[in-house]
Amino acid sequence: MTKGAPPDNVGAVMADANPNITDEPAENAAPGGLRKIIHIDMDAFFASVEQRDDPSLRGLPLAVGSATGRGVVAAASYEARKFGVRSAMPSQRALRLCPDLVFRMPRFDVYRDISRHIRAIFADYTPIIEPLSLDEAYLDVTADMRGIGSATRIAELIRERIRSELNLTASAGVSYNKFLAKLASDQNKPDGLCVIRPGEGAQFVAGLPVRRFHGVGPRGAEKMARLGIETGEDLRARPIEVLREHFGSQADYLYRAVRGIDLRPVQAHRRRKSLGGERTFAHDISSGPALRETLDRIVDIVWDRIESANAHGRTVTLKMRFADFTLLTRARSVEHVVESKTDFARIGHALLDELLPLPQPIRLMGLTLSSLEGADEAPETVEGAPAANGTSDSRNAQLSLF
Ligand code: TTP
Ligand code: MG
Ligand code: MG
Repeated sequence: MTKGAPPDNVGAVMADANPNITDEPAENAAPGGLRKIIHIDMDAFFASVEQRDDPSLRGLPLAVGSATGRGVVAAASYEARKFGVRSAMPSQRALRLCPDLVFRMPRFDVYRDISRHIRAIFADYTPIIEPLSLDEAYLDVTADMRGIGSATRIAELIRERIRSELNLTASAGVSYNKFLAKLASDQNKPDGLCVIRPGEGAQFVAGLPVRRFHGVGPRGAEKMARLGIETGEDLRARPIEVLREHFGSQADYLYRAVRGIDLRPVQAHRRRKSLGGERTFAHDISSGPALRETLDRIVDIVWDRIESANAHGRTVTLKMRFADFTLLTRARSVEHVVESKTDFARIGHALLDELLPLPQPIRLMGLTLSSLEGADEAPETVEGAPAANGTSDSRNAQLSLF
């Protein structure tokens, strides 16, 4: 399908699909009928913002992130993607693929402002908004509170407003559940729209590679490949028992998803499960004083986040990644909640002291508070620290750092 293709194109794809594969719209029904879900995702988000604000970057292969040391690409412009440059790729590798790649450091404050702005636009159409990261969200527009008439029209209005108010483009997926809406928003990127109508879900999913499914990470996709599962159709052919054996708690979700069924509601106020932060060092460290000082700096940043989220948690986890990339985590829980920054730091240091002297230097340290009781609304944000020495955000789902 071409970008911005009219929704009818979906029908065209469906026409040659296997007629025996049908999903059951009724299975997706919420009380009162099928839901109408929109998934919106900004195009090449950080990179587009940099190109918007610096015209000299337009049309160039651009990576947002640090080019030096262990930097990774946070975002790649569509020009850079032609060379195979992708998010989460080490910058050095990206430069080998695209020697003319231009780098810019991320400006999280700007991205956060834009994120707030797009959420305000969404809120004009529905109160049921579930942000997944700074640049994307699910919207439940079943109620059509402004009487616009169709979810597709609402998605178009939102895309137009993002373009006119922010001078940026977003892609939208419209469907009757979250799983399909998210697949659809990716379908015609950039600046595209795709609608998957009731009854079309299973056929749509059948032809897609499993790595495009939300929840199937690169490792999950590799595991599926080893089992001979490349597409939605392959996955659908496997009995639930087999999926349970290999994919545990995810099996039921996958089993239903490939049938176009997903009952998860759009959750406007998702509970945060943990809050933390971590640092990757430009040079590995191992000395006690350097480790303690680093831990104090992480405590400062993470405790700020804990306070601003009004979070109360019982478990503190220290995480370290050694020079050889092996990972070590140590956790301790208190009976009630970690009351103060001093307590938080004390537990962190106790966990660290027990591990000293380290068997080898570390390249990363992180500290998290979990078993949270009452954190405020908790969209996962994407604020990975591509730069060496940056402090990243454990809420970063896409880099899945914690
Ligand atoms: P995505 O929406 O995954 O990607 P994107 O907006 O850059 O491109 P697309 O057009 O395919 O949607 O992520 C949004 C932003 O999150 C991205 O611009 C930078 C940041 N990010 C990271 O910092 N690390 C990552 O690994 C990924 C995937 C994204
Ligand atoms: Mg995006
Ligand atoms: Mg996104």
